Amino acid sequence: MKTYLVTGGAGFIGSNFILYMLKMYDAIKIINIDKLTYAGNLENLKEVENNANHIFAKVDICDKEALMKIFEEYRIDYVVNFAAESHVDRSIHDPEVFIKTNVLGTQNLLDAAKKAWETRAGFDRRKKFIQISTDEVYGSLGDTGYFIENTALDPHSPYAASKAAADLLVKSYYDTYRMPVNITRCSNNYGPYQFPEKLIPLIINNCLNKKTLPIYGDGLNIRDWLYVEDHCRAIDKVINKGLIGEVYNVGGHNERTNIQIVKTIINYMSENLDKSISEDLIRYVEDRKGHDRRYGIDPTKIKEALGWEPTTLFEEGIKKTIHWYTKNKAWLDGVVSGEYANYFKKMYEDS
Ligand code: NAD
Ligand code: TDX
Repeated sequence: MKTYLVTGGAGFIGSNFILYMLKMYDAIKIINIDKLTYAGNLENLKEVENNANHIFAKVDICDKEALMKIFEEYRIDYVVNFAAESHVDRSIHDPEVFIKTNVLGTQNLLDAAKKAWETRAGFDRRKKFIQISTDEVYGSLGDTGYFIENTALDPHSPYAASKAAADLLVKSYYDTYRMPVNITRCSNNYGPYQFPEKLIPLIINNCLNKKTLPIYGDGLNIRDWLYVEDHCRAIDKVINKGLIGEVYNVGGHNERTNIQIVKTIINYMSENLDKSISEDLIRYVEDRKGHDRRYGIDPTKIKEALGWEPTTLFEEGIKKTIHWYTKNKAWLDGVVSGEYANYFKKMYEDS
């Protein structure tokens, strides 16, 4: 029975990963540690709250002692590090916590795993530390070409820089100590339980509440979208089959401009839910500082080496996602109250 230490498991991708893994495997144990920031929400894990194979502890990955206790209490086989500050706009306003959690937190976690796993003979290569990273570490593309695993790192936002720094630390623990690691770099995810500060859930939530839809700059920046469950399957493959020390890009060639995304959501919601949702809600607003123009992942390596392919077409995934948010209005209303209400007001309503 393998034991997974999942960090940030109450966030968007982490909670989807835990739900996916517990659905797929009976004989695993998941220790989920999360600081429960504004983005962490145990409601995401309601389905598994009585599952004895899921154990939650409120822990900050920056807290060395608390991490050591976790490694003393449980015999961890895999660390899957999702815990992060993840929103680019917040990193532009206030970078410090991004460095604390994403860089120092990752280094603490690496040290705790190293102390627990290293013996005189080195590391047991059945253990593994998986760093969940992002395509944003590669910077921005022009009109053509894709990111491959050895594209030079060229992060632009403080968020992306903190994720690139974390990737380099993970790599250094492999290069220096031969600690067994993998790094995954995925494109933009969407799906259930994503915090509505990110483009897709923000637009759905604002359509539901007939609020304006802010589009940064000319709306022609391109992101490469992947349904979150496809990302979870990719991580599972990397844990089980990924070669130690390797980086795997994850993406499904679903590039769309932001304005295409917004219009797709408006059209679907208008036809299926409420005719009064229309393009009149769109507002072009000031561009994001240092806004990356285009992301595009080349997933050839994970496809050929590990046999992973996405299974959800964007057109299907976006419909499922819109339905999920409309059916889970209480979840949405819950997460947009409190701290987020102040953030939203500052970002979009004060100017
Ligand atoms: P999220 O913001 O929804 O969740 C992050 C989680 O980490 C939250 O539950 C939060 O409480 C927790 N957390 C934050 N600081 C912590 C700390 N110091 N200690 C413990 N827990 C802490 O983010 P997400 O979108 O689910 O992203 C998860 C990971 O995947 C991140 O590392 C992110 O960089 C990466 N990623 C995200 C995307 C995307 O499109 N969302 C794409 C590629 C990679
Ligand atoms: O209100 C908005 N209007 C708008 O035009 C918001 C919130 C975003 N945008 C644009 C900015 C981006 O070009 O939409 C695009 C997507 O923005 P986000 O949802 O903030 O995602 P992005 O900045 O691309 O980063 C995401 O993908 C990579 C995640 O937040 C990261 O955690 C992940 O690493």
